[in-house]
Amino acid sequence: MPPWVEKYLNEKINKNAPTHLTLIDPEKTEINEAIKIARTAEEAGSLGILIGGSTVSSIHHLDEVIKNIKNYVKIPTILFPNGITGISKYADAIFFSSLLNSINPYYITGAQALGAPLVIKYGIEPIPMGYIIVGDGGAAGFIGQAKPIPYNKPELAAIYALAAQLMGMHIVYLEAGSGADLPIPPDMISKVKKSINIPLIVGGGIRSIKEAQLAAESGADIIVTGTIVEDVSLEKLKSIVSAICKL
Ligand code: 1GP
Repeated sequence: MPPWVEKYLNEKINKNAPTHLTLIDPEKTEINEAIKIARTAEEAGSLGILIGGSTVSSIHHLDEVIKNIKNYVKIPTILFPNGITGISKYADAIFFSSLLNSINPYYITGAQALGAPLVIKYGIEPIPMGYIIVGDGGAAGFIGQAKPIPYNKPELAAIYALAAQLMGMHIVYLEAGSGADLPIPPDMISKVKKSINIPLIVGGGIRSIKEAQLAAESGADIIVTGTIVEDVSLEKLKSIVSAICKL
């Protein structure tokens, strides 16, 4: 199939309305639960399903989760990989990411070099993305050996985001870490948004309608939530997605 996922995301973003992606961590989610989350996400208006987690190691389980999800939903499945074990041939697209503020080159270009031939071989649509970890960064920050950007230094996030754009990346993802105590601060989102003209994704620690709306109003083009469906409730996901989409 010719590439379609990035175009589809951009069409929604260009309508100038904030949008939403739902993250499923296959390490924490059994297949039946993943199907349930994906169906609810689609029904709630989420644009797509991100699939990944900081410690994904079983490609077999990843494959099974994606294959099963795809039997039930039409929205795209997008890999959000932690490394080469996060690549599945069944996904529609991959956020082909560089963890820009890692101190370990493996997470900036090393894993990417190892994974690139697989992405081509499997025909997965690559969406080049600059990934920036902020605050405590959670498991992603620990595993990715990030030097997280402090919450009170939005100007640092802005220059990393601008660097991502100038290096040709198509999307910037500001990550507070899954389950973070505090989401990305609104002033950081707005400063980053003003410094770039590519889409901005914001995620990590967003658990309430208010937090999601604040992120969207501050300039996030796409809000990602994951933990909320693992720990809270599917109903809450519906209320958050519909609140963002009404803005
Ligand atoms: C993590 O940004 C995502 O990579 C989502 O975070 O699980 O805290 O919603 P949460």
